[in-house]
Amino acid sequence: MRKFLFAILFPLASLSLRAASEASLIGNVLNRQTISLNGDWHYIVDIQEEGYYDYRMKPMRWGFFMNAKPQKPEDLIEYDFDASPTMKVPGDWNTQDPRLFFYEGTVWFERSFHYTKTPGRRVLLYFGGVNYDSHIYVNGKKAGHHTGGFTAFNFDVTDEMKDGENFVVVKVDNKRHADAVPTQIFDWWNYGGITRDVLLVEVSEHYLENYTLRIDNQDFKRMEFSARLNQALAGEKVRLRIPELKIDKTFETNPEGVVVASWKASPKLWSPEDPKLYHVELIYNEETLTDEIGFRSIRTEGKKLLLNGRPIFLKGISMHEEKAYGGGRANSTSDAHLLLSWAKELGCNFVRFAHYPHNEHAVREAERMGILLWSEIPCYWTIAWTNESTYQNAQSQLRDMILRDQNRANIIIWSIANETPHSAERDRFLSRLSTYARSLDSSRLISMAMEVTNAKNYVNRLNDNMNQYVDVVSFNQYVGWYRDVNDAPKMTWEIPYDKPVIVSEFGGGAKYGLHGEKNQRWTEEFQENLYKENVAMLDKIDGLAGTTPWILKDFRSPRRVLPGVQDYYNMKGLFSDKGEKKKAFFVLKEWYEKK
Ligand code: GCB
Repeated sequence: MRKFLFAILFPLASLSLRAASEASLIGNVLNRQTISLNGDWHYIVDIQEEGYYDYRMKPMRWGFFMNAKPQKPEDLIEYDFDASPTMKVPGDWNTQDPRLFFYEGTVWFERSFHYTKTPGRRVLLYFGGVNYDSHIYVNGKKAGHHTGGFTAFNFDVTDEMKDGENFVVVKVDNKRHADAVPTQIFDWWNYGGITRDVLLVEVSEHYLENYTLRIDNQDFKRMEFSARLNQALAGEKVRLRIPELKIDKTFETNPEGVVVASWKASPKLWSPEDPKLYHVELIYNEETLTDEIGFRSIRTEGKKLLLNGRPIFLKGISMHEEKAYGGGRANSTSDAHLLLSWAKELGCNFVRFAHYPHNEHAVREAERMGILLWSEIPCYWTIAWTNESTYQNAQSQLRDMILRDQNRANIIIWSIANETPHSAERDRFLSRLSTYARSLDSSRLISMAMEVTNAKNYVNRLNDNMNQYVDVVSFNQYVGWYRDVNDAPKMTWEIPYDKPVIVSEFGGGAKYGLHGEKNQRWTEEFQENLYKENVAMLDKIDGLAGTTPWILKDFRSPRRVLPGVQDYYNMKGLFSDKGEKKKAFFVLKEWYEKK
């Protein structure tokens, strides 16, 4: 039995921190028996959180979560969800209500629905993502609290549900905090709301909570399987079928309710050229859970990155989870398909999902399209490195990113941070995260976006203590934009680590349709020239295994205020927000064609 399997199945250290009703994140929710609560939700904007605190700032027993109605003519109730406007869930409030475009604070959401309980079945209330801090109530009772805007969570609400009409109320708060993850400043729009799917998941009393199925990174003919029930039950039978491979095996759980197994098998391997997925069935307690699973190996050898044992160059691009055409947070397969097909047009086989875990639809769509992924948690810039609760928050986000996507063949890199300032405290925080990530999933590579911000005599040297905790050394550099304009041709690079190198960001801004000389800021020609000089410079980096330039498309950011040029958009996209290709697009495409 292999060590890593145990690690995947027992991320227990952190479980004890959860609220009593928060069940461990259920795997493969999209193929479970679910009832969607997506749709129109009533909302109330609550700047002073008067639906939560009384006038002495004490939490109230009779907050908005009670969804109360006057019972007698003299009753005083100063809110009414039914009479309040509605917005779409999933969705951000910034693009659905013009009054809330810049709003950062609390909004209450309410949705009523009819439900009939089935004896012997439990109900989990699942949220794909709520930005940032959320309190969840079912029929006026607290189901739980969650922190972090980009990870999924679920609560067991069986006891709160009733036959007939039910209501869910969610208090969402996207205020920034110095000790949050991300912290107070970040270069993207702080879209607030219930930004991902809301589902009721119906499960048996005992159910298959999560599982992993993959091949050994060294021996592609060895298949490895692990599964965990929601309870520690011994001798339970879990059956696995992969009809196309004629695999049909039944395993018994150990006293922890866990199965760990491996055997010989020869699946066709998943790759960007042939993103082969197998139909898989997991049968437990008379329920069949299906999945589409790809098998691939990823590892490093010195400075080489090997996919299925062969060296690969990652022709990548960075991407935010933002719809085109000013549309706000992306949250569906079709949103993802549009953006990922732009990446494909560019010739990409790899995308960096920056700077937080993107939604599950996007990850799965990328997998179907043959796009490898880098997935990241928002440990971005300055984090409260010495604050233990900040660490626990980051660790929970890392855990839930991994638990949701651990069966996606296309994810090859877990990234633990972006552009963090060097210090002993940071090293302690991030090395702890790296060790934790490995304890959950030793089958993928760990990286983080480090930075190189200056050169000495045109020599750029990467120097980051964290090198020893990553498998791939990645760094961002902005030669030609924030520094050393015109100097790219003279630059050389020293990366003193025997590991593959990814340049996780480079680029510069341009306004689509603005033309001029190549030394004129914001013109397409400036950006085009920057890309030409940068790709020539990057070709000189020993061990370069890939790049993810910044960025696929222009995206909203409150930091980008230059009127007439930025207007609250970061303009470093190769596409405009309307999908128009800037000249630099063709430079990168041509470079990737040769790679
Ligand atoms: C960076 C950050 C990214 C920013 C980008 C920029 O280094 O990682 O989030 O948006 O630079 O445009 O400055």
